[in-house]
Amino acid sequence: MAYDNNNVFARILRGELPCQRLYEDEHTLAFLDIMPQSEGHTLVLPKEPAEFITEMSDASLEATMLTTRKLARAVQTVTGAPGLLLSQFNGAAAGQTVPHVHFHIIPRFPDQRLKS
Ligand code: DGP
Repeated sequence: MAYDNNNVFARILRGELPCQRLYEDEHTLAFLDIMPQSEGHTLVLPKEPAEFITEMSDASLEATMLTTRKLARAVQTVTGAPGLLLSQFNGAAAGQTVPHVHFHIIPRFPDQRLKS
């Protein structure tokens, strides 16, 4: 599928839109979700333009997963959450609303209901 260069995460990656940046390196960017399902809800993106995980290069996927683990540790430390939910959606039919690959890191607490 053709990558939409003007999707909101592409614009954040280019610095055209603001975000609450938590981490950045050569291949990845992490920032707070604007509609958090719980406090500390974090998004991790590859800088490589890709809509689906199936379109990512090995190097980009490896870097993105390593950043996801790094941020998962940080989010757990800062929030004290005993659990973390990781999710990643591919395609509108699966619930993806922004067509640039991203991983959600969502702190979870016992008996906590996720915001919709
Ligand atoms: P999904 O595509 O369904 O995996 O979720 C996209 C997520 O991105 C959703 O939780 C809300 C978040 N989001 C959408 N627009 C922005 C934005 O402009 N800034 C930030 N920080 N998050 C956004």
